[in-house]
Amino acid sequence: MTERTDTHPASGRAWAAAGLLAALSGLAAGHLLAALTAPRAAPLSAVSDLIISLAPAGFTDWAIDTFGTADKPLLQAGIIAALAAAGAGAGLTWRHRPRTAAALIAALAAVGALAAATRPGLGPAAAVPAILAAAWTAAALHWWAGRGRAATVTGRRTFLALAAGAGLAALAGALIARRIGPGSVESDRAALDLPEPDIDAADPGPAADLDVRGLEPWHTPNDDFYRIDTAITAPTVEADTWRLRVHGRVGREHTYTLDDLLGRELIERDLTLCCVSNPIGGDLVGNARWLGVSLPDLLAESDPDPEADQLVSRSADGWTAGSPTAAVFDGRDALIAIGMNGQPLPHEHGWPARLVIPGLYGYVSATKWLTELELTTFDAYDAYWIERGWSRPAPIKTASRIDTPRRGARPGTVTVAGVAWAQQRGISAVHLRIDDGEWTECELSQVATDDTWRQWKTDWQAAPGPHTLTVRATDGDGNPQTEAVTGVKPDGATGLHQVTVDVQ
Ligand SMILES: Nc1nc2c(c(=O)[nH]1)N[C@H]1C(S)=C(S)[C@@H](COP(=O)(O)O)O[C@H]1N2
Ligand SMILES: [Mo]
Repeated sequence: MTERTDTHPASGRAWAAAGLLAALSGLAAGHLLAALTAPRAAPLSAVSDLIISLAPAGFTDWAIDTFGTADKPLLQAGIIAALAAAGAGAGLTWRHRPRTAAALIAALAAVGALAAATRPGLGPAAAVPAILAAAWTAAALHWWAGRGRAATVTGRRTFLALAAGAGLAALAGALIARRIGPGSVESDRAALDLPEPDIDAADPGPAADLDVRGLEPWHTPNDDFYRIDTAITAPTVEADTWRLRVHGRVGREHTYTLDDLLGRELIERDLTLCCVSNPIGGDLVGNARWLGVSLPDLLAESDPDPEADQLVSRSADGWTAGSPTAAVFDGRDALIAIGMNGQPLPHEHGWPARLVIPGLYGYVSATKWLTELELTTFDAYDAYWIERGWSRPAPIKTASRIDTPRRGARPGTVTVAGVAWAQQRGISAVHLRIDDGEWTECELSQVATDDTWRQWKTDWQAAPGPHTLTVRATDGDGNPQTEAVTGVKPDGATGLHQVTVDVQ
């Protein structure tokens, strides 16, 4: 046999490019398979989830402080960049030491496979997308190595174009499958016909919405509702196989299906949800009309031990929240919600069922993709964010926000408006101060309960120049919001929201 030689041997750069394309197209193939089977098993999703679950609390606090809700996309971008670099490295290594390169690819596959197989709610089969990604990468590099030595420059370009094309096709397939494939809950959602409530929400009347331009509406539309959770990919829960298990310190365990919930008395309530990480003036808060079943009534069927002071709720992806049973059973409208603003729960907001307990921050009360309710004690168990240094008792603090104006205004009459909330206590007054002036009382929207936010507005005669506007709410017990500034950790920020408006 004669050895074929190439007058233009592939350069190091070409080997690196081949490795990078092989790795990224392999990753896309793994994601396509995951999208068709178990979206959370996609290598990027599984590895991100693993990193999030293992990250030390100090690092997580820093990431949330620094990047806010961009933290998760940045984490994924970082992993893609690292994999691209590893792919280029594998390409360069393959040139002289193919076995070492293959071992590197296998090691990365092992990380992705283990991450996926160990995610709560997933099993050994979740390892397959990462293994496929690695096999694809190695096969592509093997092919490149065989032809790369012999092929012409045109042949090499053909390889690179093929790898890029296959990768893009797999990526497009993965994106489409995520929207309409078996990993999507949209067909289940569309098939669910939400029943009418047996008990309607108290109607505050048309004056619930002051209808000021720039002011957030009384009901936050689902698409605009803030989203906070630890899940990189929202867990996929099927309507047919979903179960809610009540266990722990109970007289008898119970398991409920979605049809069981739909067949119960359905209650509709307007409730404002708020994240403990919401900074002063922030938008991690929203008001929705929830449809659901009574949480205390459902729990009562399992005969809970009165000594159990903590209700631990668990999600399909293994996240946990611990709520005081005192709050669950004190008569407030604690719900297992299945509807949000007239729709089945959106995927990102907990499809098919979530908890909503008025008056408590989301991390101790609002479990999405709910699968388990366990009666226990605070002594016996610390839930997800408690382990990471956040406070166990977490009643929502009185807060207010200026929505408009935020920056500039014209001289003359300017309507200043915003929202204020103190769930369970209600809002009795909101005051606005311009610069160092007097506090003036604002007009309030009508509310029917203490569990929603309340809009406020006032007219301001704005003179040219920069002005500082400060808002302060008073709760239903007559306690004004504190001016003392504290950060969000461990139990919610305090301080007054201020905006500086340039009038000209
Ligand atoms: N399964 C699960 N549920 C969760 C969380 C989570 O990380 N995982 N985060 C909680 C937090 S911190 C908040 S503030 C609310 C936010 O609910 P939303 O995304 O519907 O606005 O969900 C809660 N429920
Ligand atoms: Mo939160």
